[in-house]
This record gives sequence, structure tokens and C-alpha cells, in this order.
Amino acid sequence: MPLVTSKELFPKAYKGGYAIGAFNVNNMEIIQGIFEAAIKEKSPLIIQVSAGARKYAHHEYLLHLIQASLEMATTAGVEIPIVLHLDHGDSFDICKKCVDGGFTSVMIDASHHPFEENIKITREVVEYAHKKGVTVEAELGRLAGIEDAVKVAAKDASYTNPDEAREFVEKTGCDSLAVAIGTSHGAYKFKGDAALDFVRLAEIEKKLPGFPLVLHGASSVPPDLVEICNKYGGKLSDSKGVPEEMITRASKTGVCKINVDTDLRLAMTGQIRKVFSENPGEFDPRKYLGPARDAIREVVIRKMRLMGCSGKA
Ligand code: TD4
Ligand code: CA
Ligand code: ZN
Repeated sequence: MPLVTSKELFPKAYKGGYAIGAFNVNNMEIIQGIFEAAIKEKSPLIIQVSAGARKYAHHEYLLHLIQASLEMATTAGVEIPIVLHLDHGDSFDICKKCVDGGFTSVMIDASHHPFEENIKITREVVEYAHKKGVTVEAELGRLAGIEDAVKVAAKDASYTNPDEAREFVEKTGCDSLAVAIGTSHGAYKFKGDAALDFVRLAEIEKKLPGFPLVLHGASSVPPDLVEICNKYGGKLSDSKGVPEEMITRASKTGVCKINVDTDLRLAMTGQIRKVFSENPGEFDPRKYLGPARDAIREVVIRKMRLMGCSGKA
């Protein structure tokens, strides 16, 4: 089965009250782990590549590894719709390269620019991408830093404004919108209790009925994954992420795509640490990348069940 665009997945997710997991990839084992999970769960999938991942692994390698997964699924008689998405493209140029180079979806993240400038850059990408049948995710508002989350003033300045969200979507023609409602990237999201602004999310939804929203910074940093890392020599202190029940709650709203990267990193690193702690003499990469791949599969299965996309392929 060929790659699909987000347009083929989001309306079903919106109506069905679930979200599709978008997982970041950097190498073969990560792709295989995620793919094994999608097959096991019969779940649609969004594979996403950051600018950093593209630089690290190279566009062609990632594209062909994903195409290999699709071919293997077809051979096995399994149909899994997959979107290949650029995560946080920061310029027209990188978005164009991905549109031209086989991606079916791109994110233009011009959220650090003033509102009008964000609209202008996003619209340019939309015009180019749509001509080639590629969908575009944009971002409005900025993801909170750990300090910002507690300050109300900072919250109003950086969280997505519902009225602006509608204007932004109308003026840009983007296909989905990443919103800032309290999450942030990485393993340290909250100092105390997790605070996601579900009231704001509902207001955004009201202003944009039926329009797919995207949640970034959605790793949960589950204590069991942190514990494995720390048990085998890691030093992750007080890591707090988005509680798993909030992932399920968000999935039932207009949020159609939920990004997860940090939890995959934790799962992978924990297993690699374990192998080396238990056998410091190990030097066969398959002996530590294999368990890392298995751990990725398990964490992705867990996410798919939380988001409700299992069984929706
Ligand atoms: O958009 N993302 C993933 C960000 C990946 C960054 O990759 P580089 O290091 O290559 O720049 C997310 O929203 C993931 O959020 P999470 O909570 O998992 O950190
Ligand atoms: Ca949803
Ligand atoms: Zn992100």
C-alpha cells in the first residue's frame, strides 16, 4: 500500500473520537519497532522525521526504510495506512525538499514569528504542498517551557488563542493545527502536577469545528521507563510528562494527531543501558539494538491503546 496523506486519516479520527500516534524516527530499529506495533495493533500510523533526523540519517535512507516496511506489510497481506511527515520544518525550503522528496505531509513551524509573518510563511508552504497533493500542519502559539507553565501571564502570551486560531486557519488554508495548551518537548514538562488547558482546547475546537488539531510534547515519561534508565546508571531526575489519562482525554477531542518522541528515546536507552550493565563486555550491536527495538514496539503499542487508534487501520 502506498503512503497516504493526513487527509485520508484525520476525518475518521475526528469522527471516531481517537487520535493517531505520530512517532519520530532516526534509524532502522526505531522504524521497525514502530511498524511492528502498527501491524500488531492494526493501527494507522504517522511516521515523522525532524530536520535533525533528516540530517542524521539522510532523507533517502529514511524514505526507503519506510517504503521497505510498506512492501513487507503488503507481502504479508496487511494494509496499514502510513503518513510520512516532516516534523517542525522551519522554512519553506525544507518543506519543499520533503514535498518534492516523497513525504506525504509536512509541518511548517513558523510559530516563533509574529502572527502575520507566521501566516505568510505558512501560506507559501500550503500553496506549494497542495499543488503536489501534500498536506500541511502548522503551529500557532508556543509550547510552554517548564518555567512558563506556572505563570498566568506567560500562558496568555504563548498558548494558542482560539480566535487567532480560526483566523490563522482561514488565512493559511493549512490542513491541521498544532496548538499550545501546556505541553512542552522533552522529559521535563512539569514541576508539580501536569496542567493541560483543556478549557482552551475546547474553545479552540468550538472556533474550528471539525478541524484536526495536533498535540506536540505529549510524552508521558512513564515512571517504569524512567526507572529502568535510572536502575542501570541513568540520572533522570524528577522527570514528569503528560499523564496517560490525559492522552486518552485529548484523543477524544478534536485532537487527531499526538506526537511522541521522548518516550521512545527513554524506552530505547533503558534497554541499551540494561544490556551493558548486565554484560559490560557486549559489543555486538544486534544484542543491544534488538532489545531496544522490542522496547520501542511495546511503548508504541501502549500509546496506540491510549489514543484509541488500535484497530482503526
Ligand atoms: O515534535 N515532537 C518531536 C520533536 C523531535 C525533536 O527532534 P530533534 O531532536 O531531531 O530536533 C514532539 O512533539 C514530541 O514531544 P515529546 O513529548 O515526545 O518530547
Ligand atoms: Ca480526536
Ligand atoms: Zn513537536
